[in-house]
Amino acid sequence: PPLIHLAEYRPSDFLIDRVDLDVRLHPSRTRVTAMLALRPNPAGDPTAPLRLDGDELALVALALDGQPLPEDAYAVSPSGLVLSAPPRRPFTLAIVTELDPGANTKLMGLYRSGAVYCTQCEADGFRRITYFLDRPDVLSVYTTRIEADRDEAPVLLGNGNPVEAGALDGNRHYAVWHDPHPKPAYLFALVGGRLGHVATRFTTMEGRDVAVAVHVEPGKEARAAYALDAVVRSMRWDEEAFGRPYDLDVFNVVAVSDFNMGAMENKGLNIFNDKYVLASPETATDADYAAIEAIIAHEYFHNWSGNRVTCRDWFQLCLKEGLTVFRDQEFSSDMRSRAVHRIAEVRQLRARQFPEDAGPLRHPVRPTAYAEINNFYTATVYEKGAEIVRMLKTLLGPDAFRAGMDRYFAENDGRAATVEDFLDAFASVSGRDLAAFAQWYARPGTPRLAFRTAYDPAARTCDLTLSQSLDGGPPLVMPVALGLVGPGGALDADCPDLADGVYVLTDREATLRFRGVTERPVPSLLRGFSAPVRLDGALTEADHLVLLARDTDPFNRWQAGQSLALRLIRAGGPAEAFAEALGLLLDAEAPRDPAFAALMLSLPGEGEVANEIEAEVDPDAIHGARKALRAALGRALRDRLEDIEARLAEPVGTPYSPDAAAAGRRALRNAALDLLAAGDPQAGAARAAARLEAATNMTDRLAALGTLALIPGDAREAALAAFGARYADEPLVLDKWFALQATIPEPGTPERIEGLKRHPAYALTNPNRVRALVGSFAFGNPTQFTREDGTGFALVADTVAALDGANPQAAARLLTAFGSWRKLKKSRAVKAEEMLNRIKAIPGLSRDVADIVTRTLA
Ligand code: B3K
Ligand code: ZN
Repeated sequence: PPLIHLAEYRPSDFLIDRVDLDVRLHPSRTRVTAMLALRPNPAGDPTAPLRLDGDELALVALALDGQPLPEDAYAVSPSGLVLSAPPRRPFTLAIVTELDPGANTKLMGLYRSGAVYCTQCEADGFRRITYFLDRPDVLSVYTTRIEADRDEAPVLLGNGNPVEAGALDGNRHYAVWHDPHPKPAYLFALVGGRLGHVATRFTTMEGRDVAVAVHVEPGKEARAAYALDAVVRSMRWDEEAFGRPYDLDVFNVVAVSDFNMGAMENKGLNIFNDKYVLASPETATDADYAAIEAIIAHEYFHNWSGNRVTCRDWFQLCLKEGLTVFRDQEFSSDMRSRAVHRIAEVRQLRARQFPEDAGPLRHPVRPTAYAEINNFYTATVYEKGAEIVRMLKTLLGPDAFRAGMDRYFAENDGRAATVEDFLDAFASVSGRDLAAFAQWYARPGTPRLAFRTAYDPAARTCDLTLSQSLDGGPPLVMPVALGLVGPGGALDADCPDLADGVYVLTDREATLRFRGVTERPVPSLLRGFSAPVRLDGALTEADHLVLLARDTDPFNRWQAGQSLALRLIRAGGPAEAFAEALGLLLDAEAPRDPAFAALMLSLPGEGEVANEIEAEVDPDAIHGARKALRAALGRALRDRLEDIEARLAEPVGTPYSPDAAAAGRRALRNAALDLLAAGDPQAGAARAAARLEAATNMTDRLAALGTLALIPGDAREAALAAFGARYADEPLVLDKWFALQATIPEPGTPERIEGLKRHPAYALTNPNRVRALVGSFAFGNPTQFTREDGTGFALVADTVAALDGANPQAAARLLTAFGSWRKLKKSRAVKAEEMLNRIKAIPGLSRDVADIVTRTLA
């Protein structure tokens, strides 16, 4: 597929100031009349034709300044509409198009999710509604009139504020919405359908009274209460933390069941995958509640970081996504435990972004070329993009960071901005030169940070040498939070190079001298994971044990445990010392901070272990070694784990609360169950079955089922069957059940999945179902996905092939599971390559899948 390059960016030759839309909803023949107020862009080419984007549209009529256009004045092609000699003055174009929402399986543009009409326009779906300048630097003021059958779509929602509504003949009705804030087309949205809702009001810091509502499938209103509360908390937090008030009279969230990703930040009308809205104790886990809170916040925060200030072009995607992820992470940290949340963020980064950055799909946080932009909504753009913002805050300190954010919003409000605009705001408020720091946006790959220490007990000095590398290129600006720790705790040593415990490494190598070091120190580096790098360890087991027990930085205590576990998984050896240290930690932390203690008990995932291995990755060996370590820990810690299990049992009748403290207790108790079962599967199966029986909420029920799922036998099969029957009418719960079975690390799993594909609730047309069943297998079952007989790869490849025609975006995303194929043991890699080549050879492949397969094989 042809590439689009950042270097070739040119402003649009035309601008569209106003858009008046009239949308007459119909299941198969929806008619859209667009009235566009156009004018030549002073910054564009004054001789250029007018090229409007279009995709799978039927053009019904076209008029310029009210006059129908003669046929030789324009040309229609599959990619759009071209006027060869447009006026060189302001003019209007009236365009009538017809589309078939019911046949729109790509879930881009206007489509139907069940009986609900909805839209998804980012990145380039608006061109599937009408012909348009579908690029983020064309900002227009929209007025949308929606008309529909009253029974089919009693609720009609648009961007901005409602201005008018009324009845029409023939059981039809209409609503008019006006959005005063100029926006790019990707933020357009409308919804029409039978929906119930929950609502509240919020008064902004400016005194604006906002009607807030969450719309869901009728009958599920009670499950929207948590999401509604999360909206209000997000609104308040963005005022307190960033001084950003909401700017319309209404804020609507709509949940739909067929959606390609998590949610979408359309102006005043966020549309969500229902998985990230609907929650009840009986159907959602603590993790679901946390994800709902985070995604509601994320989309809401986009109102400023993304909507008020948008992106000049899609290369700048991290400008809104990395920044907004950072903002939602800060929000969640404030709502929950900061340390625990930081650990969760880093786990996610390592599980998803590190492998991406080390494989064929690697790209800079700001890419310089793409074939299909929808393939760049990646962990690198989002998660690594957020890490860059976090580093900026660490470098500048909280006050200058906040001042820079204020400057950025003030200078770019109503504009389509770039990464340079963002950095300029911070440079100007702080007086700092951020040119070298900007390299983080440009260079792909995970940098390495290495260190060595030289301790002189007589002089009481310790020299700490840090060195960095990334593909042999120039050094990056790397904030390294650090300190020294001794067997008695943090050492109070003096180092003039540190500011607030942070050293900013700008050279390839630097040596810091600490004075007044009274005992042999262990360096605690990259506290709080202050930069997204790999730390090459020169620490001994004893050093890690010191950090695990004594570091003042909770992230690095957790990290020390992870490092010890990684060592044992990779090299084997006795686990006694590690188990003993974990035991002491549990004694201290389990009563104090159960969520943290639970994280200490969870070992690095199989993917994280694979990250550490350069080549010839053998997922079976990793799985076996990890399982053995878990078994050893389960046995060694048995008494303590049993004690935790007993102590943390909730008194019968305790009502469920999704708050962080209660969730932390459940997490620890369930982690204890899981580790106990690893140590003694027979007793574990009985224990898990009993816990399953006694569970009063989905968190505990699913955790017990998950433990049981790893222990083959009749008890497991019976429990799975009972769970499937109990939730037969709850698709979001069945997704958990699909995912759990798809990740069983046993040879029978591909066959089990084939069986589940025939389950009445499974549908290739629903992205949640496919992700749950096939996506969980591809991304979460390394031993079976990469099997030497190739059946795992084939299962996923067949799904990609079956899905591509209908939903290319979903197909392409699934295909990224092959990203690390080259690192696999040869016998597995050849099978992956064979499958990739088979996909590549399919005629008529979508651009989305063609792009991923080509890059993966390159
Ligand atoms: N901005 C959307 C993602 C759109 C994906 C388009 N393929 C959701 C978000 O990041 O908030
Ligand atoms: Zn986003």
